[in-house]
Amino acid sequence: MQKTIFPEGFLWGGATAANQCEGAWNVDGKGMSVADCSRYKGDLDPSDYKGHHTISSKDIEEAMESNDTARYPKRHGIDFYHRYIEDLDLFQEMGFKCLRVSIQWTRIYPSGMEETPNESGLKYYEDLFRAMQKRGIEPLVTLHHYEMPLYLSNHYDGWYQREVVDLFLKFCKTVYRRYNGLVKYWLTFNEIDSAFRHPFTTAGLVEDRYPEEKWEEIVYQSIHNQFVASALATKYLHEMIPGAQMGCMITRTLTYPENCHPQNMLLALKENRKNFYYSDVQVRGEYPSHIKKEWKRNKIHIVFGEEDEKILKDYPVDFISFSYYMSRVSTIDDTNKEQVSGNLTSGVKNPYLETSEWNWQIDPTGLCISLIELYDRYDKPLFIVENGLGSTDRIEADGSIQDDYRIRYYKDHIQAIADAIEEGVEVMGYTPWGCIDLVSMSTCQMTKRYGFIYVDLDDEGNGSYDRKKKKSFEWYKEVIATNGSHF
Ligand code: BGP
Repeated sequence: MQKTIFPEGFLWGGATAANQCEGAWNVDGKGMSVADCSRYKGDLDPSDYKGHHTISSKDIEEAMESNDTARYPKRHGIDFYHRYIEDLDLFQEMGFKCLRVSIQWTRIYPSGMEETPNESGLKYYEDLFRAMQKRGIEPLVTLHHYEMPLYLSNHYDGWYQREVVDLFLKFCKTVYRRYNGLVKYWLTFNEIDSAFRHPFTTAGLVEDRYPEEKWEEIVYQSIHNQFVASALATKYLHEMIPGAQMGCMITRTLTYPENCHPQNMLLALKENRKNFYYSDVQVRGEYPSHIKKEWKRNKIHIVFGEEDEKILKDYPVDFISFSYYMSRVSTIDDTNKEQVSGNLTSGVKNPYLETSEWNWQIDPTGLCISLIELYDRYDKPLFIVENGLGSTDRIEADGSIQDDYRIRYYKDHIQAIADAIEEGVEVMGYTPWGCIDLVSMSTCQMTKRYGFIYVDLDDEGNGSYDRKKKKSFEWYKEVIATNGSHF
């Protein structure tokens, strides 16, 4: 057997988010979350997928009055809530060392305001973590993955109001206390940078509730409050669970200059630096000067609590996690140039790359570059906690799913990780996104599938919810079994 270059104990596994897989949106005391208002968008113009335009105050009112789960597919998810034992068995069969899951705040504190936590919610996650432990699967737990209590969005303007920091910390302390000994690896905010892309999902912000000219300031302030919450969540984790580790989580969207024109180089540098600002604050413990300059230029006034600077400085994260799906290209002059516009980002088309069905530019080398850049910048361990290919899988006449395109995608990306490790980068693990098919975050569709395991469910919510192994299942099993020496 070929020698592996992946370190011993490398955390191979998969990633999920509770709001996209659990379902059971209103059972066992769970409160309504912002995710329960995310509507299936197949009946809308695709351009409406983008950004914050998708949720208005009226949308929220409608969602609050509706019991419809087909219209709001995150409410049924893939019913992981009731089927997690079967799913964990499949993950164990694949050899998973690690599974990324998230805890829904609304299962523990349904509105965010309760004095005492909801025991059924606490019990559910305890059972889940114990079942993982029994199977030798290490949990990697995201504390905040696109599902803050809707009550807080409606009554505190989401993360804009500072009070939410303490409410969140109450939730964190409750789960630390309960899961001490069961969970070692934690993440604070999923893709904290996405507050500008989808402010409602990330920060509970509804655009039409604020004056337009204040919008940027409101988003920056909400992110600041999340930074402070993240630092304090790290502090309490270290105090309450010695030996536990906290990571930040950013979307890494590598930007290339269109060519070596110095102005293009400068533009790409600035765009990349903007992407790094979120990890800069959480790793270095302070805002980069360019962000403060930007605030000054744009007359953005951010309210800092007296202790905030010290809090950010004193409690940086232990490791850096990120999602990586694609790279993009920017240019100072896009006249007559072909654009690629996906639902995550846009830019000029890169002639060297293929795109996914959803126009995401597939770029394994960009993953290697990102790993090297992040490691050079921070000198901290890295964890790739999302990566994958969204595609419409087809069931063959014999019932199989021949997802060779997914295998190819993963082969190239795993090679890129191996190349980065050879360059001296410290990588803790790799958890491909949506290791079992789940509801897409952006489109709320089932059609956009990522899994090694197929779930029988369509966009309208019809199906048996049965699970089925795809061809990539056996392939990934072999990768893990050989610690990445065969792929
Ligand atoms: C990330 C999110 C995930 C996930 C993934 C894929 O931004 O953290 O929650 O859904 O993207 O996105 P989509 O489901 O839109 O394809």
